[in-house]
Amino acid sequence: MIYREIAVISAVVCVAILCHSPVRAADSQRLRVIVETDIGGDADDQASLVRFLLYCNEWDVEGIIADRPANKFHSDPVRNHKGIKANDGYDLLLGYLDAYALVYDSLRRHAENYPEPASLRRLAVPGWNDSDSGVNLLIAAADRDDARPIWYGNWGSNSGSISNLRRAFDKVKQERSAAEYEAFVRKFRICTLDGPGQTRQGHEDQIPLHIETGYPDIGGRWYHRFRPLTEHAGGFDVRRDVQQNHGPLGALYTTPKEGDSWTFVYLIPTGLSDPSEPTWGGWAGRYGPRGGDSLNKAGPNGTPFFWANQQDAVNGKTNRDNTASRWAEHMQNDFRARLDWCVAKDFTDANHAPIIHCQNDDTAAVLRVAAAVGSKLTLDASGTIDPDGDELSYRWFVYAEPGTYRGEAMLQDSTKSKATIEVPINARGKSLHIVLQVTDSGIPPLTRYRRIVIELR
Ligand SMILES: [Ca+2]
Ligand SMILES: [Ca+2]
Repeated sequence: MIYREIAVISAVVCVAILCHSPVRAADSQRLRVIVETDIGGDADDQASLVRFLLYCNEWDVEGIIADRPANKFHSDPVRNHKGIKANDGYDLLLGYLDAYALVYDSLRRHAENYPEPASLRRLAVPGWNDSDSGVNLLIAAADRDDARPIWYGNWGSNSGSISNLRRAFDKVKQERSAAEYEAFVRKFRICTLDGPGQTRQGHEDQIPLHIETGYPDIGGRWYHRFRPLTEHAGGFDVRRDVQQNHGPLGALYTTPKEGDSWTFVYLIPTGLSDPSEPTWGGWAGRYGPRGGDSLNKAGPNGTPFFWANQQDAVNGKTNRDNTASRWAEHMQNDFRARLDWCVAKDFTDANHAPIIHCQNDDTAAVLRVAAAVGSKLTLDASGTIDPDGDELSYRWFVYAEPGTYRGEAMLQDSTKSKATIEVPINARGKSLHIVLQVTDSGIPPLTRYRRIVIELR
């Protein structure tokens, strides 16, 4: 773990540069992402797919696997194929990629790294049980000479298919040595709507990180909390902001249910969190270790398995919903802006998020800092810019729940670009999570964050 000793922070002379050109993403931070969807059944996967495609510039997307076969394509009573002529889930996926192709030129005026429609289409494969395309895609991805892990999101296999990842694990276990199999499985971080653990059965002792987004059921499955927590957040209106007047991709949005979106919104590099740390919380909520019954316990090697069982205190109320609702307005405004990008003729016709420059760092990575108890730390984000020249508002706060220090910590100038924290004297050995939230004055207002994790010595 890398700590940054902060002694004296020199004033950063900042010049806000109005670039008026597509916003750059930090290449070194890019995550490799593969998703599997049972698109074509419950209509929510199509809505999640619209959101996913609008963020696919933020990752190296290496596959989209559609696992619903033709004989299960017309059976779901809540299907809504949006008039796309399709015979199976893969066909329907291609219909969405066609719509992406129609807005691609517009999107790339606003952000770099949107994949070309033809290359994205090459990464789309069928994945039902009598097709090896999805399995082969996963094996080829893990065998590629790339040390970064692969973040695999499973949006469900309720058409009866076995997850392509599990089939890939089974195949590699059968065909390769034990060491090669272990190295293969260890390339994956999985995030699934997967109550009974089907994605990992037989492999749970090797998977380095598994985040379950559908459960537990606390007044409803976590999957079913997406809609109530986000549908109207910040005045969000699905017809006005997505389905109408926002181009052909937004027009294919089906329903705000979108429970599968929990599997990838936490991978968006907003600066709020680190996807390797599900207990820290982010746009998909905050997760804790899952113990419990024999099927779902952590693997024999103690490999971690997390689910949405944590609670946050916000405005005097403590509950699980707060772990996501506290960010929901920001997430929905961000989605709105990207839908505006689909139709905005020019960079200046839509809003773009601030780029935070904090402690001489303008990536979205979590900053880890060591500080002596009783000292004062200056936290400096005065070099932050907005690509549109918007006014920026700053809010520094202690995110208490992910840290281990339980007392009060004093933050001064918490609404300025530079704040000071007095490190408590009784906190040796504890950790403190500070979040900087910067919101611009554009329409809709957009928010980015930095998290500073202070280890108190
Ligand atoms: Ca699904
Ligand atoms: Ca802006």
